[in-house]
Amino acid sequence: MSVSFSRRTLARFLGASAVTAGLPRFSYGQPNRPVSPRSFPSGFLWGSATASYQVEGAFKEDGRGPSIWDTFSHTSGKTFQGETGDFADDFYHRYESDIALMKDLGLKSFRFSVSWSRVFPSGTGTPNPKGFDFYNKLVDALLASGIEPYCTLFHWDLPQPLEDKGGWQNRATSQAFGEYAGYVAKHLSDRVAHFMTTNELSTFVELGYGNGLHAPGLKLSTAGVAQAAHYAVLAHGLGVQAIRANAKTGTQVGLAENPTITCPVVENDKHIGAARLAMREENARYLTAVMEGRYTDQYLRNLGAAAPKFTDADMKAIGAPLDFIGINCYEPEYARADGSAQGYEVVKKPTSFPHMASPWLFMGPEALYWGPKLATELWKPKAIYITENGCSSDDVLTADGHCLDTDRVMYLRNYLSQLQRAIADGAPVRGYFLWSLLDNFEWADGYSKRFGIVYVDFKTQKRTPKLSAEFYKATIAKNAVA
Ligand code: GBH
Repeated sequence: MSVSFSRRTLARFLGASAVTAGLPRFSYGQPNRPVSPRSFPSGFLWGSATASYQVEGAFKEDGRGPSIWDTFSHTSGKTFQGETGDFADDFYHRYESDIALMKDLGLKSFRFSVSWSRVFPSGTGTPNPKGFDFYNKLVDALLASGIEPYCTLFHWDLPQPLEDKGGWQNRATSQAFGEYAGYVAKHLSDRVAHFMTTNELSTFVELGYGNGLHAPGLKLSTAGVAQAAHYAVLAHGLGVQAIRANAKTGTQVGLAENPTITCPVVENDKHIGAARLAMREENARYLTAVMEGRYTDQYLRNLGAAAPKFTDADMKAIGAPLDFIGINCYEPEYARADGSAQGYEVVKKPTSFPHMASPWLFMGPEALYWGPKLATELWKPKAIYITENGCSSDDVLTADGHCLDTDRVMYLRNYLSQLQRAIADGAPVRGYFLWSLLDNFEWADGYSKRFGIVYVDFKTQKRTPKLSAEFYKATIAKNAVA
């Protein structure tokens, strides 16, 4: 027996009151069995996300300079089988047909990143209009297809000449980022209404400068990493200032960050309280610093002599008010109230905890509830976007050319159900960008891990929408978890 709900009923349910009390009861033939409507607010922005170095290819075209990911991926032993982003998805040449794919899926928005090295091949100085023109054309083509462009200014591909001068160990890089961000905002904000400064400060600092798994592959001391983290959050802050100074009035500015999302081990008051404390402290040097304009006392105390050097002006820039925050959400952490002075413990996962094809990608759908929920409680952001969510699967094509990624569908269905729950609870989530549209260059994992809802044969560049693309298309069409 099928059940349908009127728009008005759903609007009432999903409206600002944000409570589940008074939830209307629907019946599937059994009296009084409550059913979640699984619907999203009208106008919810369904999108997908990509990043320049992961999809564009065209590594030497139109005056593009080298980035640290060119250097790193061309250094032996750094990526899976020495794979590089030289050609990737060839999105630089195929963006028009890829936009046709997006349109077919019903995407309302698309999040892309600009390659700094195309715009300023040496990182600073004279811009390269020919390289920049790719983004003009991309934005125009998206708009012509009715797809709203969301622009990230930095998704890890730092110009190599800046790394040669110390990269994120050098305050000058933060200033250079501000200039670059201002330039892009000035030239795109007539058509792009939403800008994100940086993608995942925590990842490019911790992996690039801490454990060396990502470009530039450095392993700095505790103090060195803390200082690089400071210059990275400062770049975000200077970027916000530069965008506001150069962009069209009304341009919305935020960032995309992947905070550690600490779900309560059990949903009762004491563990929820611990989860909230944990969410703030575990993100002290990135999202918390950005949202509060200061480092937490505990963070500075724990670092002691290794604490970063900073000025009041730095912290003011870092804490500049934002129009939205972007949350990249993949895997959960779990916090419990342990009675300690700190008030929480982040719990180690049992070895049996299920994960997707990437060993780090633990399956915890409730992260997409607690991420927006705790961020809302802690910082009251004006708006939240889920700027990335998705997973890797061991995708294969069947003999008749299908990719039946039932595990990715299972992952997405469960995560989206929890996002719906967060919105019904009042979290101001305006949109969701699925990572990713296409299989692409997965950093140190090369092409060995596939995150797309569209399968890419990297030899022929042939695109084949997977089962998960059909799931996403149905979800968008219904504006409800399919
Ligand atoms: C995102 O990072 C990125 O923004 C995106 O570019 C990327 O393609 C996508 O996720 C999928 O990975 O190998 O054990 O050292 C997500 C956060 C942080 C997850 C680093 C992988 C490496 C774990 N990432 N982490 S490990």
